[in-house]
Order: sequence, then C-alpha cells, then structure tokens
Amino acid sequence: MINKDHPRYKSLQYRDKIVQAYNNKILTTSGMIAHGRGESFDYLLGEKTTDMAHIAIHIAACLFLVSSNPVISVNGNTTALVSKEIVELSNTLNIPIEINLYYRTQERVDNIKKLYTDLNVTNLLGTNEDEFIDTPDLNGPRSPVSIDGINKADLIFIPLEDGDRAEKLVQNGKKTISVDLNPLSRTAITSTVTIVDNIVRCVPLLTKEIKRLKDEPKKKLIQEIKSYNNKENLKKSTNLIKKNI
Ligand code: PTJ
Repeated sequence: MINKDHPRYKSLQYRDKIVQAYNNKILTTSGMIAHGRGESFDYLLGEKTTDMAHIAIHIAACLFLVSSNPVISVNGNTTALVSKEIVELSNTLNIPIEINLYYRTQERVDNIKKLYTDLNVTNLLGTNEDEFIDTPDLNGPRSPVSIDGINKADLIFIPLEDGDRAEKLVQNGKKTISVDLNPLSRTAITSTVTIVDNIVRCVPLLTKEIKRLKDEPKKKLIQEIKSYNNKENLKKSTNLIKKNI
C-alpha cells in the first residue's frame, strides 16, 4: 500500500506496476534493472516531458501518419507500464501490436498475449501462432520477428529497446521511433526519431498529437520530418542532464 502523500508517490506506483508484472510473469528479471536505469535518467532530466521530447513526439506523430505499414513492438516493461495506452495508440492508428521480447519464453508470450487479448486487441502479432523470420545478422531468441508485422513494416515503434536489435532494424532499412530515457544509448543514437521521455508520460501525448494532426496534408508532415535533426535534439537532452548535474 503506497501513501498518496508520499513525495515520490508516482514513482512508487510505477515500481509497484513493475513488481506486479514480474510476479505475473510478464516482466523479465532484467526488466527491473532496466526500469531502475530509466528512473535514474528520468531524475536527471527533471521527471517531466522536456521541450526536446515534445518536439520528438510531434515528429514521431508526423512519421506515423505518413508511413504505410507501421507496427508497435511491445516488450515486458512497456506492457507492465502502459498496456492500455499502447492499445489506444494502436486503435487510433489502426495498426498491429507485435510482442517482441529480448528474453523470449513461451510463458511470458502467453501471459502478455492474454493481457492484450483481455484489452480487446485483435490485431496482435508475435504470438506463437505467427510465422517468424529471423532479423538478418541478429542471433538468439530475440531475432525472430513476425512475417506479417515487423518484417514487412516500414516504421516500427520500439519503446525501451535493446541497442543491438534497434541498430539492426535500421541497418535493414526500417525507420524507427524509440522511447528511451537514456539519450546516450545505442537505441537512442540509431533511431530515426528518439523520444527521450518516460514511456508513462509520452505515449498518451503521442496519441493526442496523432489525433490533432490526422487531417493535415501529408506534404506538410513530410516537410516537418525533413527539417528535424534527431542528433541535434539528442544533444540538447544530454546537455540538459549535464546542466542538472
Ligand atoms: O521484456 P524483454 O524480454 O523484451 O526485455 C526488456 C528489457 C527492457 C529488459 C530489454 O529490452 C533490455 O535489456 O533493455 P535495455 O538494454 O536495458 O534498454 C532499456 C532502455 O530503456 C534503457 O536505456 C533505459 O534507460 C530505458 N528505460 C527504462 N525505463 C524506461 C526507459 N525509457 C523510457 N521510459 C521508461 N519507463
């Protein structure tokens, strides 16, 4: 039971979600370590959505709206923290959710599948009923992706992704939108658009921005994407961390 008047109430609530997801065999053990790393970067960024993150969210919304085949990739941490918000994003764009785990086990896939099915998701990929193909040059259980999902997607949303796989997706010609509180990570550096923000804050903002922009002419959105520089935006987040230290 968390006291509502605790100064770090929100942070404790998210930790509680992480622990519950671990107990429900949705989150992997390493997911708790990854969450702790995220918390420390969030602390250094001021625990709010920065101007740089707002810009990245805007460009990510533009990118979603001009892509032909976007997919949302979900892992244990994303599911633990924002499953309902991810479903809303998927419904807003009418695009699939693909379960894509770093530490893939049958049990975790089944539990995550049940959670999204209970949230009425019908377009769910990456379950054990799918046909898979390996990501070129990536070994192990994290390599297979759904033939109908990530494999044929032109744009993949990859919150809290491991750097190796994020890099390979881009090398294989995919565009990616990542969410990563660490602006220095390989995922952050190699993504087409990096949202340096906590996933709990940015996914609702992203959905809202997509709804706001959905009737804008595509030409205008493409122009905005072209004028955006992800590396410059990342540098500003790193500078903010330095300043806060
Ligand atoms: O569920 P699985 O098996 O796919 O495993 C998922 C994890 C996250 C364990 C796996 O992908 C992993 O090991 O990832 P990394 O390499 O630790 O990268 C995760 C990144 O997400 C790190 O840079 C963290 O700083 C960042 N991060 C953690 N929590 C959040 C976050 N970014 C945004 N919001 C968060 N809440």
